[in-house]
Amino acid sequence: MESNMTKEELRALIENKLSRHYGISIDEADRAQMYKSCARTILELLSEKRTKFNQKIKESQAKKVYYLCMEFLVGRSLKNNLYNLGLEDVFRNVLKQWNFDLEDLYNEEPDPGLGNGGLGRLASCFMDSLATLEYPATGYSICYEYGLFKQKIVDGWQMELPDIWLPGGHVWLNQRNDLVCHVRFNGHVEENWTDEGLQIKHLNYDEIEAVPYDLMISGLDSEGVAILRLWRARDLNNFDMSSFASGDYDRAMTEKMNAEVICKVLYPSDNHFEGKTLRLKQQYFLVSATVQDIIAEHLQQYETLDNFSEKVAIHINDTHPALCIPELMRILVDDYHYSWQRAYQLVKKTVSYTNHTVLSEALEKWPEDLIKGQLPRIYGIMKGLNESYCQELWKRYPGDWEKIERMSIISHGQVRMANLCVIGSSHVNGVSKLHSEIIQKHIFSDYYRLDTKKFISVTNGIAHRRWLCQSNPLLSQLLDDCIGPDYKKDASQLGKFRNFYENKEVLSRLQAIKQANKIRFSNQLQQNGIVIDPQSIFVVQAKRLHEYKRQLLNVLKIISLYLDLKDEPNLSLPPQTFLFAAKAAPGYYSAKEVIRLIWNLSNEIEKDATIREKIRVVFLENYDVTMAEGLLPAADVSEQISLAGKEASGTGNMKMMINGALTIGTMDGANVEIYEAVGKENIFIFGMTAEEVENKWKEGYAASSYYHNNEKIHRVVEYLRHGFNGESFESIYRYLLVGDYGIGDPYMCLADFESYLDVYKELLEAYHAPFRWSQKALINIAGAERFAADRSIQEYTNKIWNIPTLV
Ligand code: GPQ
Repeated sequence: MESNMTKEELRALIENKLSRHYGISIDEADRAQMYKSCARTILELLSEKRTKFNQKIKESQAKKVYYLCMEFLVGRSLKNNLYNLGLEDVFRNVLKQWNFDLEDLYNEEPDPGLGNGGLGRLASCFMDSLATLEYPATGYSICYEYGLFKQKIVDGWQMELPDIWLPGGHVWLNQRNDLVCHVRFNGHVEENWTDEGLQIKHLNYDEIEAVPYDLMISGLDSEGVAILRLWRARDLNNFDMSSFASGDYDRAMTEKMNAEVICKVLYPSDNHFEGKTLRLKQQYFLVSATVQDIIAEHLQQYETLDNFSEKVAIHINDTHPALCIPELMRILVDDYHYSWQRAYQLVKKTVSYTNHTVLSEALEKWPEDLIKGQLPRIYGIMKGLNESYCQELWKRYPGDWEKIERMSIISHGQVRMANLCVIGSSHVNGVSKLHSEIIQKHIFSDYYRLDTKKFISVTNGIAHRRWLCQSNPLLSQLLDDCIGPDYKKDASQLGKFRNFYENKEVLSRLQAIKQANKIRFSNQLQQNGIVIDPQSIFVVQAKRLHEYKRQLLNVLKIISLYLDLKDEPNLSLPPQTFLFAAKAAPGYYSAKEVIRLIWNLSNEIEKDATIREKIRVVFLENYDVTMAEGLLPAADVSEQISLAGKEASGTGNMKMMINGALTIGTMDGANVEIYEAVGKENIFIFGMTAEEVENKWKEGYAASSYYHNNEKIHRVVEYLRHGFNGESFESIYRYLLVGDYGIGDPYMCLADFESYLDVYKELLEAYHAPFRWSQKALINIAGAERFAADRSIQEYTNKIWNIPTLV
């Protein structure tokens, strides 16, 4: 909805900011000053909205949602807020009169990389929905000084540069000195029996200040404003004045630096547990500050914690914030003197947990001694929880030590965070139907049998306002024209787009829009010296680089096409551009090797003037939210080719689908539901199912048998083995055929290769029929109705958080 703010009003607001913060008038302002003044203007409007919204929440005594996550990949704020507040047009007009282009101002804003990938982006999409649906919600995370590294490719090798986002990003953050709290580490615990019972004291601890910074997120056409509260560590007390006074400045600073290092940098590994002390500190820092904050807010309103679980839902996004369970126990028992049993009941009713992966290397298991040393009181509480839970299990399964051991929190010197989460939560959910089935059948099967109702499934969703309306305004306009604008707040309306399946005019507009988005993206690339042909098919694989996501399988397919063309240069193939965008964790050698492979393949193909007209490979450096906003609307084909059973859901698949790309993928994660939504005619499915993968393992898998028995595979692997572009890829060859266990690559690229290639050829055939292709695209856009984050959030509020539906 358009806001009714006039140009004059807006002018006055911006002028006021320029004068207040810089003491200048419009004609003196540069772009950075103008961007910040626009941001401050938005903040002023959001603060007013927020105050009203707070008042409303307070009066209604509504239950509040607190969403804890170690990462939020927020993306830029200016455009999102202008769009959601209906202010884009008036801003654009006013700025134009002053000779500023709104798009240029958008580009002034850094893209805060406070997350790694899907997990963190999902959290941000959820904040957008919570605000739009007017739920009282706060997200909590860490204000990392350096976000996810900036990626630079030098001769094929990934280099990491620091992401310095605060200079331009700070403007969105509101420092809340009124809400500072303290977090304690180290020291030891003393237990004394007194007349009042057991007294527990945490002594000789180190204390760090946690300072909150609030980032506001507006909803679309709603009264809701969500808050993302980011904590920074501050160490005011540990400055050693005597060292300073005696001239030893270095020593005076050291301790301070040690404490503040907690929020210096985001750990760059995705779907992988590293077990570093600093990461544990980050996790506890986040949850301790957050739980204290939630409790303080609750007490201010209700003056008691007895109704805590009725008014508060705490959600932990994967196990990373799991320590909030013992932390909440600690505060209830030690500070508010609840009995252990009562505290445990309150915690279990308040907390819920989403699992985002079944990869064993991602499951967090902390060494017991590390937790004991860093967090002695929390350790004691976890031991207590473990003992009482094991006693319960003993009653239920007398004598079954093996099962009890498997289900316990602490065992063999390790603290298993996933078990802690299941035990301490009211509900546990997976993020797609298939993933939820897998966690029930495998990693949490013991718990599932014990308490089936605890486990549910909530398929992920995306903020379609950002990923469709804002990043693809042309398509959004077409939808407005065809089905009216209601889909912006109610994505189920997108389904109505199916009525235009036979409408030639709509289909040709759809085609023209895709073309325009491809040209827009090609032009963006051209500014960085990369030339691609917008007439070619854009085949996109954009996601973190991970073995299980199988970028390597995509490369093998491209090599196969390339070799076909080398053999037969006149082969009739539509021109194709393979676009890869992916960051690898800095220490993930085999992932970096795949980047090197892609980069060199790209260069090798470029050498051949005729082949490069037909196929071209581009590795897009430094993939982030902003790049995704340009790239995904330009995709014709969306590559979702993980080994079935490994990708919990995927959300890039949904973003490309809603922009009219067709998926080529395996029956994995949410692809299964995309298949159900669009039907087999409108998606290209290949490869083994999760069940077939399981059976293949049981039968015995050997990559070498595919290599020896399949001519096409043999040819491609041999090409790799011999190397090209002056480089060797021996390590990848060995990875594919031998691997760590002598059976080849554990993600079975070669097993799925042939069916992948066959289905890709079908896809190319289908592309030859543009009218039919557009119909398929239309069905995908309409079918995306069920992949909106709004729908996910409604499921969370109904099934997990127990908050009445507002609409
Ligand atoms: N995911 Cl555990 C991440 O992005 N990082 C992680 O550390 C973990 C999961 C992803 C997961 O791989 C995708 O399949 C999901 O779509 C996404 O979380 C959101 O649920």
